Amino acid sequence: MATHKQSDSVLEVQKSKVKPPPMFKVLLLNDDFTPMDFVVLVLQKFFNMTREQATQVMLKVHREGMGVCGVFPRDVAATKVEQVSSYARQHQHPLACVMEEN
Ligand code: TYC
Repeated sequence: MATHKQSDSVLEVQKSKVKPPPMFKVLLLNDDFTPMDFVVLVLQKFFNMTREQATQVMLKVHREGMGVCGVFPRDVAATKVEQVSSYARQHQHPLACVMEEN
């Protein structure tokens, strides 16, 4: 809530028009070829997970088809997707990473 001083000096309560930024989930998709160890390394390197956290997320993706790596503002999510996709390509793995509005 914010107050706004009117010209006649009456203070009116004004509803805040500031909305929180839209947030985006970054998702990893399963495939049959990317090694499990590589996925764990990616989650540690780009999402600052411990080896244990990364292993849990990798296994969820492996079993369920997809999993959430994190939730970020649009530009941060887009950068993560690009970093992961580029790193997987460099290593010739088909690992897919996408973003989706939360
Ligand atoms: N399914 C892969 C395998 O059996 C492992 C894997 C996990 C691949 C997660 C991609 O996002 C992924 N080697």
